[in-house]
Amino acid sequence: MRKFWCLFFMFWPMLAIAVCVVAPTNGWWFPSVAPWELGQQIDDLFNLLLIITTVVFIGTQVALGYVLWKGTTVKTGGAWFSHGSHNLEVIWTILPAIILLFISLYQMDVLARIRVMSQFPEQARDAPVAEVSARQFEWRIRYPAPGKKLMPQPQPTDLYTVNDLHVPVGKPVMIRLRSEDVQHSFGLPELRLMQDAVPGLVIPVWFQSNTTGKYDIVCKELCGWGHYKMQGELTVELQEEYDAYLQALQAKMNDDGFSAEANNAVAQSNED
Ligand SMILES: [Cu+2]
Repeated sequence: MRKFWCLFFMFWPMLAIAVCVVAPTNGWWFPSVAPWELGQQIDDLFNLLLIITTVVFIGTQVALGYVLWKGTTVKTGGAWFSHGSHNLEVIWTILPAIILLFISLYQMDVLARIRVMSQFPEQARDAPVAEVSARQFEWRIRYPAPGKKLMPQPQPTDLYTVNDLHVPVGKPVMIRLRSEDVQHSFGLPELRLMQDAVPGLVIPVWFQSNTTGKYDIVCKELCGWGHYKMQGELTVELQEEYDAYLQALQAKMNDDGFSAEANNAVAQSNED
């Protein structure tokens, strides 16, 4: 019976490792290759952490398995109690500290590029494309009118939309991220990007996509009952399509409900 329990408890970590080995080849891993260099560097950091934790996991599970198996062969006598080992405790305090220090130094460059505004590409920093305001349970988006710059304060000519963010392809773009109520988190899983939206703060966020397409915008902070449906869409398109989108949005916002044809018809009937 002891052997059964030993094998039973060893089965689960082995299953976990087996799933992790087959997952990447079955598409149970990241959504797709990140469409920008920084996203790929974030994946590299993730993989580094995965390697470190896998080594630690396998090491501890092998040690656990060894102790369990050894226990199955003990015929007589009770368990052996230890009051601890000073040397062992020093080792397993210093070793993780060194590993954590290494990780924190190693990731600093990528973190700075993504978080520190002075390291943002100048092109993105100088001309934010939109202000994204999170609120329960949607993403409100404010664009500057075509040919204008996004101002910190809303302007009468600004264009508004909900859950529909458009950006040009192949260019670093910056948004100003805000929250109108509680804490949310602006997440672009395909781009490996995540930034909390904090009430009272305007947080600059930059990213770039080198491929056109539509990507999910998701809220990554539990923000209320409707958190699950707080989804938007990021459309990455050619510069001409992006310009046309803003022109169309402007035309739509300036439409007073009467189309040119309807106005002509009214004028015609007045003449009759
Ligand atoms: Cu939210």
